[in-house]
Amino acid sequence: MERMIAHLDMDAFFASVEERDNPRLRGLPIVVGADPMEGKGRGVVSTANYAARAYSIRSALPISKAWQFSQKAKRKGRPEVIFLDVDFRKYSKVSHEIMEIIRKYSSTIEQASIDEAYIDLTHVESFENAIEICKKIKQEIKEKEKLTASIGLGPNKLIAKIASDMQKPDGLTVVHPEQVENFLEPLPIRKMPGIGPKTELFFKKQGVMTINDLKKYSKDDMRNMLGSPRTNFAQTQSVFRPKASTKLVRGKWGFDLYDRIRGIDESPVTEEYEIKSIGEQETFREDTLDFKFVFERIEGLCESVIRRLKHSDFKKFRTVVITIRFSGFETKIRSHTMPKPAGSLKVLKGEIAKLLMPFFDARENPKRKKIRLIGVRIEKLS
Ligand code: TTP
Ligand code: MG
Repeated sequence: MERMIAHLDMDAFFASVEERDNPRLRGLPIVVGADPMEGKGRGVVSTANYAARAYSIRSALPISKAWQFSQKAKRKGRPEVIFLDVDFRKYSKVSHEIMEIIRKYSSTIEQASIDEAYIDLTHVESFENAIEICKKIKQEIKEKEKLTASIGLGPNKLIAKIASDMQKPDGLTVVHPEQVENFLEPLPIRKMPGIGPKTELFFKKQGVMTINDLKKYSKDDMRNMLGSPRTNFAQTQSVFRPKASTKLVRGKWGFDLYDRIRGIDESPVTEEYEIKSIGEQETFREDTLDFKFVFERIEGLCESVIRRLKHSDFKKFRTVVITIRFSGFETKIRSHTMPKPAGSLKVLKGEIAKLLMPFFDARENPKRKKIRLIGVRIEKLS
């Protein structure tokens, strides 16, 4: 039977929650993220509401840049950006409530990040019914949470994911199975999950702009050009959605862009334990290669990760992941999966230390670049 899958993604999530809770902020440009410190701040933007996006401010932009854009707007007589700290606990609570609302409409849902979920609606039997359910979910979130969500509905997760982004905010985009190829063809290749800035550039150099342009390559061409996603894409993943994006690009048989640009995606909606992860990161006040300092900070991150693990539904982890961002923003992600699950701080520190060492010598850092940000994450929780 033809499947029907919805993908829901909250609009400007962290910022919308803040806007909702502080009526004085309504309509103003808002950035949630690191402290801008009058332009000297060193962290990044977590998210910007749509008013702040009109100033070209986006997730992951250095907070100092966001500050500059705000000052520029101010000089033109436009409102200054309101900068707010990240209140992760608050957003997690809202996220949880949203997932509970979704759960009422389907027993098969997969939370893919703090503000998005796939919803299997195959059981409602027709697209008309599925559209009605999507409207109801949006309505209930609006009434109960005073927030808007955008939903994409299609025959698989890939199409649903792309569709949910098409009419933000407060959108509902439906792609019937027979419309799939027409829907995909005109899109810029970057809209395809898994195609990041590097792959986009690689193809653009060959004159490939749209998904339709990609169809000229054979399956073998694709494999030869792109290799495996592990080597090509690991570095471009957002630290905020560790597995969700990889799962989409890495099917059972490895990367298969050939099928995906034709709208083919068989991956099931499943709440797999390995999607869950616990991570912490820190941007330093100054870039550094001081081993003792970095090591101390990373131990602190390990401690908070273990604390959060203890307060979670999980007891053990099998994979440890380290994120290192250098001056100039080059970011490397390295991971190790242990043969057996572990749960102690000691094991985490030990494994992380092994991954960290190479960043202090030629193995991972031949040019001796200074480190700007470090992150620690555990995955494959049980
Ligand atoms: P997104 O859904 O990517 O972004 P968004 O909800 O803010 O905006 P959109 O309307 O385009 O969906 O991410 C959800 C939340 O995750 C976001 O509100 C903040 C957080 N986040 C970060 O902290 N850092 C990041 O780099 C990204 C992409 C998101
Ligand atoms: Mg969102």
